[in-house]
Amino acid sequence: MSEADRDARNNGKPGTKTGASGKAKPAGPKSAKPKFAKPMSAKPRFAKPGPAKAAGKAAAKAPAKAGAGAAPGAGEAKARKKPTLPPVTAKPEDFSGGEIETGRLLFARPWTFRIGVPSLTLVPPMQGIEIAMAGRSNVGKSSLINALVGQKALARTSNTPGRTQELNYFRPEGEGTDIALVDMPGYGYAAAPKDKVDAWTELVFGYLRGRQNLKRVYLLIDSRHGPKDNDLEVMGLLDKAAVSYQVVMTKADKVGPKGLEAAISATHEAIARRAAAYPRIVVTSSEKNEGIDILRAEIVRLVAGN
Ligand SMILES: Nc1nc2c(ncn2[C@@H]2O[C@H](COP(=O)(O)OP(=O)(O)OP(=O)(O)O)[C@@H](O)[C@H]2O)c(=O)[nH]1
Ligand SMILES: [Mg+2]
Repeated sequence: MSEADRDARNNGKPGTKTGASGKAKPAGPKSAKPKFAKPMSAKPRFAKPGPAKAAGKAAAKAPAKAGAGAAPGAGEAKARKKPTLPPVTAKPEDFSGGEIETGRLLFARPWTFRIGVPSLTLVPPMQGIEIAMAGRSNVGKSSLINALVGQKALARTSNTPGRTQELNYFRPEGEGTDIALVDMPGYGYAAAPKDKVDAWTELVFGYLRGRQNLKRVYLLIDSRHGPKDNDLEVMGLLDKAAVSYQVVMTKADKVGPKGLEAAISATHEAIARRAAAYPRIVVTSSEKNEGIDILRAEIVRLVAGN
């Protein structure tokens, strides 16, 4: 786990001090706190004022399927030994004005499409940092890339699942951080022909577990649905491969405050004790351009901790 990841695990919590640099410093044994407190009640960024209990259907459903993330029993006893802190939802005040501005500038550079990779053998030589967008088909990966770079159609989007069929590389032009955003085919599109699904799965899973300069995976989860079994499977793969991942909730504009809170809560449960999960969840709407500045700032912090 990188230093930046450790900082986030302690972010804003008792027992840490966060300086101007955003780096957390241990506050000494006196402020030690229980390690396995319940995840913080999620404060959805887009929720309208009013009572919102994190006890929706999604919250009740996901933990039972979350494997190491939630199911009680023998597995839990094992999981409890892991030192983890509760996950939180990213808020604008988690970032300095400088980080927000650096994020704006990073993505204000002209980003261009570089290459589409249909199979693992054709992945380009490693160069700089790679950040990948992964998630179920139609969850909004390509739309999120467009929102980040402020271009309507850099990455191709579609109402129909299965739009992105290759690993698509996007890079900024000019001087500055050497970084690529990688848009990926979605998983879980049952209606696609089996040979296609198998090829995408091999490409996506092979890339995710075997790319040394893959600095972080943004794992997108639909705010209406919360994590599904195949999301949990990907989390398991990334945990095993020790690839850092951070959950981004998408399409927050499509769900009401209660539904959003339930999905966030279920996601918190799913990542709570996962080894490679970054503890902070970013809630976004590409449609309304909400949460995008926060995600840019997360990426800036990630790059700075390189
Ligand atoms: N309302 C709303 N719609 C969104 C949002 N993000 C994406 N969509 C829509 O969801 C559909 C799928 O978006 P894509 O970005 O193509 O999804 P994807 O994950 O790249 O899909 P695949 O490439 O097929 O895996 C499109 O019709 C988008 O316009 C959002 O934040 N809000
Ligand atoms: Mg796509």
